[in-house]
Amino acid sequence: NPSEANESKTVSEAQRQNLPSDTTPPPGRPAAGEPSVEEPTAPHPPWGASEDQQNVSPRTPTGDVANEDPDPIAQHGSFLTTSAGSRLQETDHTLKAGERGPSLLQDHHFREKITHFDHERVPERVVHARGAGAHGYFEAYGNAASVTRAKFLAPGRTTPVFVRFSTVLGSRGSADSVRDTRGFATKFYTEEGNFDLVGNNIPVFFIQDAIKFPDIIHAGKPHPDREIPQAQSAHDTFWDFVSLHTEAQHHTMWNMSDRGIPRSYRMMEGFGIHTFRLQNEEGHTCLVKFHWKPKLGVHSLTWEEAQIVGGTDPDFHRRDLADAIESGACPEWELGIQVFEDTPEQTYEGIDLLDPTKIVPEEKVPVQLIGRMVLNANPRNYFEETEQVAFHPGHLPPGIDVTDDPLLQGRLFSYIDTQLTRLGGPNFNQLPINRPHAPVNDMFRDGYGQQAGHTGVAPYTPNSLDGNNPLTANESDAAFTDLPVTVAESVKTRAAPASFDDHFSQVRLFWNSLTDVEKDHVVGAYSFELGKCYEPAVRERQVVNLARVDESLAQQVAESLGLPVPDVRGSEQTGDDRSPALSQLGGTWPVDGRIVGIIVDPANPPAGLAELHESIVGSSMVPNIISIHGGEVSGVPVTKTLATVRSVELDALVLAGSPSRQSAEPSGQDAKSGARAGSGFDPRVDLLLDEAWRHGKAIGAWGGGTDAIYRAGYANDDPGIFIDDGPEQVLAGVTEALSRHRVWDRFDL
Ligand code: HDE
Repeated sequence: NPSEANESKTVSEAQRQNLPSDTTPPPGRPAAGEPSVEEPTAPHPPWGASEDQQNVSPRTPTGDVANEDPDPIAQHGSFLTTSAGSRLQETDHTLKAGERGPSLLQDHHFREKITHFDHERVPERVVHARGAGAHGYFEAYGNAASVTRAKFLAPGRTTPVFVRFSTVLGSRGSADSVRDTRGFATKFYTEEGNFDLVGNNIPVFFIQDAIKFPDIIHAGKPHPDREIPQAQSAHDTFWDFVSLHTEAQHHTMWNMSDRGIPRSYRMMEGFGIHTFRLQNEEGHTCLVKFHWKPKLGVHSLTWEEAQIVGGTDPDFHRRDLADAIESGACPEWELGIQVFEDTPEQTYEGIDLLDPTKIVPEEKVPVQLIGRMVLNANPRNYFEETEQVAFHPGHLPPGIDVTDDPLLQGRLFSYIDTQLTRLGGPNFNQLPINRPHAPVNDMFRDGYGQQAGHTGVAPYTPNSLDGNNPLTANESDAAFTDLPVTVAESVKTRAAPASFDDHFSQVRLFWNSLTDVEKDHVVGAYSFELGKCYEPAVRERQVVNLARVDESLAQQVAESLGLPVPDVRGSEQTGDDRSPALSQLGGTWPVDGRIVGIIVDPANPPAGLAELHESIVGSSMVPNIISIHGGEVSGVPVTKTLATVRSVELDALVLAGSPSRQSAEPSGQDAKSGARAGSGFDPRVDLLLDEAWRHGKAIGAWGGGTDAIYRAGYANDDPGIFIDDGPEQVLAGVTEALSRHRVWDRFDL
């Protein structure tokens, strides 16, 4: 019955009666029936919700991190309108000449609805298209005030931020878990204008000069003929380019290491990569490199996990970030700087600070922590915030400036240019997510989407008609100043300094700094990626490059590819320099937000489940109760069923019950794989156990869960296996193992 259906979409009579009749108009809005007293042409900010729509949630203000909205239901209590504000009675049927007749061109609502929809998509970012964002705040420790006059780094300052994490190569709909570099871009809404720290999770870059950016990206993106493969570097054009353009070798090895497949955005370091210049109140300058240090440590997926995750949950990282924030396990990083003297050479112990393919080991120049960032609110609208946010490495507050790094110099051009296409014109900084919190008084006018409400008649300077306003500021008025750096007189040239020629010593430094298990992963990654290349010459050339880094690395990869080990004696790197900070292993870290899966058998509900659930939550972790079917077990809601869970979604596995084999029968997905299984338990439990073991996850069992674990062949003295009488003892063991991220001993077995 169409009239009934319509009724549910319109405002009920009760709601109608609640509408106030005698309303005081909001400022600027004429009272009902009164003419506007404003000049018809005077610009004014859009009116807020009318009195009869007071329940409407306000728009998310930029940088609002408090999630204060009392009512998250979209547009609660408001009337559906056209974009021009006319209330609508019907939105389900086009206006037609009779019920069975043709549609009428005069149907404005239909045409507006469809036209708007037709134009909903904007071009995705040419790189970093796939991303996830969050709001938060940055607290300065104040110690950076000695090196920079940027006010947001002064003691006691708190600044709102928006962060967008991303992969680089994939399209907007690609999987999160692919092997790739991750973007880590932060917008600080400082009182001196926006500061964008547009970094990555890897401290070096593929190229030294911005003019090579289209080359590396064309090589990494899918092949132009068939547009495959999506979101990965395991293909001929990528390895063709990086094996020829050897300055890419350092970044490439980071990508082949576990850094290329992070466990979570929350567990990644971030790097500004380039060297920046700071200036303090006294005018003294220094050079710095920016680092983000995650509170949870650096942690990665295993390659097999990453591949399974790509299929079971392509949104793995996006979901992880949003869930962590929602559950209160708010991700945190500390911001740090490595500080160098600002000498004319701009080098540190022979390392050229303008070369973005080089790091300075932290053991030589420690990272000094200068503040803390917490991400505590999810975006309310993905498109408006995460998609429309526009970063620019040139958005700098007074006290922070760029250097002549030729990669950074090119980026300063690129980021405005790309927004013109992506966001449709030059006014993208007026979008709410990009709006500075500092007052804006520019002389830019017009253009698509102009909404600044400019007044005055003289958008030029000098002028007398607007009293020569707006004024230019002096340094004492906190103006941004281009630092008076001396540029050496030299001949115009398309060339790089000789110091940029060393493409291998730091690749070896990185390799030497990894533990054996991390090295194994690197060998596996090269073997996989080169094994996916069809062109023998490409594989051979890359193996020659590996031999220039380390003979055993080249040997292992060559063997896996069935190639002879190249002999590059005489040209290869030597030396045992190490930087332990480059390894991910060895520390212990907080377990906040880690997911503990608990398998239960609803036929034998475990005693103490509710208490265990509570202790896990109390330890800032997330319990996932896994049963044969949904519902509740021992009064605790089931989170996942054996049909929906894979071990890659869990950080640790606890068996509190051993569901028997017949439970597998109704899953109806595959041939009955359980028919051959020997344990007599649900084969999906065997699979969970097997994968959790292989991926180095802590595994616990108590009560009814011990049967399955013993029958599957595990023993209490196996590394990372915790079998005990009580859930609390099991949880203690599991938590301790989780603080080391993985049970690394298993990888040596
Ligand atoms: Fe970017 N990069 N990039 N890049 N980049 C973009 O800007 C570019 C580079 C980075 O979440 C684009 O708004 C050039 C280094 C991040 O919105 C584009 C060069 C680093 C993001 C662009 C580089 C980055 C981008 C695409 C070589 C780490 C995502 C969309 C000179 C320090 C930001 C956009 C977000 C995005 C150009 C190199 C990080 C086309 C020309 C080095 C995190 O302007």
